[in-house]
Amino acid sequence: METGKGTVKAVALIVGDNNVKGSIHFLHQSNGTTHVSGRITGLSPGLHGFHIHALGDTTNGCNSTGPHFNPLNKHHGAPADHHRHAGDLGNILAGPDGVAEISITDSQIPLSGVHSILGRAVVVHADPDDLGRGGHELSKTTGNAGARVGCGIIGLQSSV
Ligand SMILES: *[C@@H]1O[C@H](CO)[C@@H](O)[C@H](O)[C@H]1NC(C)=O
Ligand SMILES: *[C@@H]1O[C@H](CO)[C@@H](O)[C@H](O)[C@H]1NC(C)=O
Ligand SMILES: [Cu+2]
Ligand SMILES: [Zn+2]
Repeated sequence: METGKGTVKAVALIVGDNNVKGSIHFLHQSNGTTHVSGRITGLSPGLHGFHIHALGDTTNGCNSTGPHFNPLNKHHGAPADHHRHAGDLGNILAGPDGVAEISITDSQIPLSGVHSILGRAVVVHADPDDLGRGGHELSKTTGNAGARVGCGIIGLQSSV
């Protein structure tokens, strides 16, 4: 793994309406993927949609973070789908204690370049993301994942 100079790292502090909070770390890996790790507490047990949204704007809470980050103008999908929004990271799972431990490796959320996610937001939803397969009118845009219960702006972090 790369160390020090040249390694791009970012962090987002998750804040939500009720007790939802946490921190999410982003690390650029030498093969070009981004590793996403962290934990979010205060969730209801079960699956929660987890995405990168286009805007790092929380002036109206998580509602002002815009739609899913979608630089290639695709439909909503699952992380492993060819046709997906870049921001589609699928679901995270909260245990009975309301804690979700996150470890995701993804190839469509770089920390530099034209499709960089820096300055955008990471959002956790009230409901499961149906990954575009639910047949609901919102399945192909949001995965019908419901309200935005927590979010944070992705900011550059010291690389040392
Ligand atoms: C990239 O490297 C990371 C860390 O070594 C690894 O977990 C991941 O599977 C690799 N992904 C690809 C597509 O090679
Ligand atoms: C965000 O939107 C939801 C649903 O549309 C609404 O219930 C909630 O009050 C809004 N939150 C803020 C901070 O405006
Ligand atoms: Cu979302
Ligand atoms: Zn999406």
